[in-house]
Amino acid sequence: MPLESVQELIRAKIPGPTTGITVKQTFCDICAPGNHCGIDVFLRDGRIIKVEGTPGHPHNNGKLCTKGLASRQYVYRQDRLRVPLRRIGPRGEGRFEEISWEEAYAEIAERLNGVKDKFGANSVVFFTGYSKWYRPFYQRFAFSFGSVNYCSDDSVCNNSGVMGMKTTGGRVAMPDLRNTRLFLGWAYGGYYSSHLSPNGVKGLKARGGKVIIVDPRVTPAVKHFADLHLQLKTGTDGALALGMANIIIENNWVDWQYVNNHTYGFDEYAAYVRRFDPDTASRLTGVPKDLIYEAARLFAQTKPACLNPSGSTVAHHINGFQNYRAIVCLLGLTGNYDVAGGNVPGTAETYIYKGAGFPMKSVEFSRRGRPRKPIVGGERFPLWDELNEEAQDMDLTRQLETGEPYPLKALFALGLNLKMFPDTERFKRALAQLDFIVDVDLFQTDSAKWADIVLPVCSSFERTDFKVYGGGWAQLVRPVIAPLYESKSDTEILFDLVKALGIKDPLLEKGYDACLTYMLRGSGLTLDELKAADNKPIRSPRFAPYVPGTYTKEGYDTPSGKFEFASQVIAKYKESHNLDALPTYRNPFRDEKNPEESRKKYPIVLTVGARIPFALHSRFHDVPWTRSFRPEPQVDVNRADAEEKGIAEGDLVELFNPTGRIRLRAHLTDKVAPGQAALYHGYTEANGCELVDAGHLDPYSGFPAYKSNLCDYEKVKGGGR
Ligand SMILES: Nc1nc2c(c(=O)[nH]1)N[C@H]1C(S)=C(S)[C@@H](COP(=O)(O)OP(=O)(O)OC[C@H]3O[C@@H](n4cnc5c(=O)[nH]c(N)nc54)[C@H](O)[C@@H]3O)O[C@H]1N2
Ligand SMILES: Nc1nc2c(c(=O)[nH]1)N[C@H]1C(S)=C(S)[C@@H](COP(=O)(O)OP(=O)(O)OC[C@H]3O[C@@H](n4cnc5c(=O)[nH]c(N)nc54)[C@H](O)[C@@H]3O)O[C@H]1N2
Ligand SMILES: [Mo]
Repeated sequence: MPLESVQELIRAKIPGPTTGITVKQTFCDICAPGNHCGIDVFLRDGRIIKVEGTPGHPHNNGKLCTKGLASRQYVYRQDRLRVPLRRIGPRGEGRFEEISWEEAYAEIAERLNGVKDKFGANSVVFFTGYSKWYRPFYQRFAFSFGSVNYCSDDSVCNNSGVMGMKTTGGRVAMPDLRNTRLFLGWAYGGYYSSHLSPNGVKGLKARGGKVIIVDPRVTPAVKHFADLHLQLKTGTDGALALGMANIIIENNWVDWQYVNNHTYGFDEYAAYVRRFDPDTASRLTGVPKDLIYEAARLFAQTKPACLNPSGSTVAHHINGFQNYRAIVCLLGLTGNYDVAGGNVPGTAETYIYKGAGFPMKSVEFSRRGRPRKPIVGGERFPLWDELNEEAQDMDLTRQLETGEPYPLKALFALGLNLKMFPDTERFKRALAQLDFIVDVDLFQTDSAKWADIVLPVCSSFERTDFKVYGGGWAQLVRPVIAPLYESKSDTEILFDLVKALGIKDPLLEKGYDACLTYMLRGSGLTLDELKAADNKPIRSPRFAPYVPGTYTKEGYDTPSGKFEFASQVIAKYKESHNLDALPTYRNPFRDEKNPEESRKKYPIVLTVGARIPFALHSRFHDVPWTRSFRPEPQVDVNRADAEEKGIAEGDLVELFNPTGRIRLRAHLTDKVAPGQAALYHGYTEANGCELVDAGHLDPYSGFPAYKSNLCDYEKVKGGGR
């Protein structure tokens, strides 16, 4: 073949012996474990030249989102950490010296074991940011070291929702979109936050099904799907759910067969719900009465119906946990829990949060030898403590500041992003008092500048990793490229540290294969079979799909064995912490010292962190392709509000409240209601968490109020385009 056509084939990225381009399979690990799409990686000379979704992959069947498609640029981000570093300047300044892995390990071992000897192992906090893939190994590592203080982004992510489900029906129950006739998308952000999920809703619409969307903003789901859009005021979800329950009970649309046989606390609940008559519900939520009525009627009278309350957005308010529970109670009221087409409790967790329909021993593996409490956050958030196997890290700021109930001395972090923490500046000040901080990351982030030792970690393309998918699938992948620079995988680092720290643990001492072999027990799969599959997914012979109704027959995992409108688990904390067994509603801003004055001064309700399709927390702002969609941080403001303030599209504005102030460009839109504003989080130049109060936490879950901040904004002088 003439040289020219070979060059053309190379430019077109055509695989084959002529071009030297090969294709290997792996998966994307950028977003939540519910996704992790199969990726075909095109390689030439040991470098990734292109990625595509894997056709026929059981999860994504060839589709990738914007972030997955940008993963080549993600892997080759310019600021990848190359070698281990030791801090030589003040915290935060960013001056480091390069050191060897041996030096780094020796120093970490000496410092962490030193804290353990002097103050006890619980004084070392083991934190992980968003990444999930190493969690069973890491949790066990922390516990085997002797610290109960393993914690993660679960302190702000899906876990409040999980707690809401567990205290009500005993298990998490997901919407069964395939078999439903109505979908109630409560804070449903599918188009942006979970790119494959709108397909299920599309399918429902094609079958003639109904969709109700509850969202303060006009979103793509509203435009494409919604028969009804309930545009409620931010953080008033509980009042809306209780208002719908009121209408359902008043009109006798209750599923009495289910309520009489399978629920607990109905009378108390019904009595409480009476307070949320249509006028009250409408006043509290801002949703017209007739719309609430219509939504209640449709939801109760269309069988089966399912719902999807976002475990993050609904929960990101000081009243978020109970709002979530109030929504879940609608399932019990209408008999849509554990029925086909309703919300179905899936099979138990197989591996890292995901139920794939076959058993594994990963939960037992990771929680082995959990040391004695008290966890960080345990005294303040006893419900969290009872329902979770990890510390509530939103209480770190307080415990660092006060040293109560015991001092914290060291932080070891896999993926530390300080901008995840409300009132980041206050958190940084608290953190500065620690004796020793380790951060393990792919990138030289602004947060890494706070660490004493920084270790370079590799991406999913450069490591061995294991994943499970719904329908009984499992996939083991080997590296498709060699680790860049001197980076290693998180698990390799943990196994090295087991040795350096002298941790006694029969499995961790043996390494990755031994641990995975243990966890695979009962799965019907062996490590050898997975390896032989050459990075492709294989199916477990032990796959058994869940049959709806089984759990109801067995009795629920709640104290009463029933669906609890009044939660007996929560009831225990009435006296000590004033927690209510019923899904009671309170105003999201009730904690203000001077509500009237404060509302006048800070009239805007700000959501920090509603998802955008081309960013994932702090990680994609520095990837050129994804950044190009929105080159500068922006706050979405209501057009009329902005015009009244003399602000035009693209003007530089300052957002401020008593917690902090940030500057960014204004984007004027009608999708955000008057009196509201929304911005994405994780930008170094404009960190929205600087406007989120660190003390303003949900007493049930400990979750921060990312989505209900009072603030105001004004144009920066000379800040026009
Ligand atoms: N592209 C992208 N995808 C992501 C992520 C990301 O950063 N980027 N993050 C991942 C993670 S960690 C999570 S937890 C999920 C979150 O996933 P989602 O919960 O879907 O994400 P959000 O966009 O925050 O929220 C969904 C909708 O809730 C609305 N909303 C805001 N406040 C309220 C309220 O008070 N009540 C109601 N009813 N609705 C409200 C928002 O307007 C938004 O349209 O996304 C995951 N997927
Ligand atoms: N204001 C506001 N803040 C929020 C939210 C919000 O809605 N609003 N959402 C919250 C939610 S739901 C979540 S889940 C959190 C997530 O928040 P974060 O944990 O902050 O998420 P990321 O920025 O994705 O990742 C944290 C760090 O992990 C690094 N990292 C990525 N992969 C790996 C890996 O494999 N190994 C290691 N060692 N490091 C890795 C990244 O480079 C990054 O520096 O943010 C929360 N913060
Ligand atoms: Mo999350």
